[in-house]
Amino acid sequence: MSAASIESIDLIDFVVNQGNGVKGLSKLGLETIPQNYIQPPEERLDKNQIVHQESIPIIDVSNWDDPKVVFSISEAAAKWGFFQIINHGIPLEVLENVMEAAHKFFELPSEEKRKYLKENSPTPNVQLKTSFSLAEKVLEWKDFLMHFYFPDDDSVNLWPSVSKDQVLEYVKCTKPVIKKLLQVLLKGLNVKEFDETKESQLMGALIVDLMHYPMCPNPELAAGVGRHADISSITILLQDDVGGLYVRGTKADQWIHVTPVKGALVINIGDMLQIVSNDRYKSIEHRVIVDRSRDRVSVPIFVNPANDAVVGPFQELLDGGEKPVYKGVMFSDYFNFFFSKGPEGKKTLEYAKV
Ligand SMILES: O=C(O)CCC(=O)C(=O)O
Ligand SMILES: [Fe+2]
Repeated sequence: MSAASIESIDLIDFVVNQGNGVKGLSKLGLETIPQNYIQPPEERLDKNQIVHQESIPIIDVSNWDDPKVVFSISEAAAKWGFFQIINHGIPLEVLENVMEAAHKFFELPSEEKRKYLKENSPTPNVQLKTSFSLAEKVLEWKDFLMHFYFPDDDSVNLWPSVSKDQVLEYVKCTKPVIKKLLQVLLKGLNVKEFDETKESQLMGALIVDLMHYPMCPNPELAAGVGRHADISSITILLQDDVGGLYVRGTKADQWIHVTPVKGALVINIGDMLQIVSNDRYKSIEHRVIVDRSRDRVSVPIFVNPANDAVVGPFQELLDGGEKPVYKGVMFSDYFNFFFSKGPEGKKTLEYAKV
């Protein structure tokens, strides 16, 4: 199909309904991306906005109980909202296998992938998606397979067989790391107890995505993921060596590249942790720029509150005399509000403000 004729086909039908995804577009060998994927100039990342002198911290967590680790993590969460961890104990093989599984899933024929579109999927707990939301004016250059993970849920047996075992193994190995991270982050707030209510508020549900960003003939015009902040409590992100994840820096309109580090996990603070910490920890905007010559994969785990958990600033902080910046919000309401619109940077948090 030529570049001219892509504009004449029904793009949404080709990309979404037929299950070709952006991957299918990428494989057409277009010289120019379709108009729907061209970001307005203000949403393109200008090279001059990238700061090379700064980087997010890389923290060695081989000893979680070391006070220096607690200090570095809580400082990074307050200042950057992002950090990378190394020596977390998850075998490299498990990380490499899940990234390879992401490639394998998206290399499946479109007839196979189409089985996991929301309306076809054998379970609502696994869904093939593309742009953030089709309500957006400009579409994102990515496809992803979203898994809602609940412990002891039989529907995992219905996940795609090319990637199921690898995703499950990755989640199993990551869970203890998630718990440690949250314990350390709470310690940094002087909140000592990580009881059942807090566990449900902070890690009641997990979403694991296999993200696939196909190579793109005009990376400077497109976005893999537009500017947004995550609504999770924390997000654990595994990325390959292609690069392209940028985080908003401490000065306005500066962006910092999250340099891929083999075996590391990128951790970011989401809105829920900003809320419970009453603004101590920051949920920072980030975005993904795609690559001209390589497909990129990443595997985020969004560590979310249980759907019915009500999340507000920790009582321990308010007892200490702080004025609440946020009211209590039911996570499912926050989630639905977020997905009812485009990413729109940091606007979602306003929804929970007192
Ligand atoms: O793929 C990445 O590096 C980041 C993806 C992301 O920010 C998201 O899905 O929320
Ligand atoms: Fe994100």
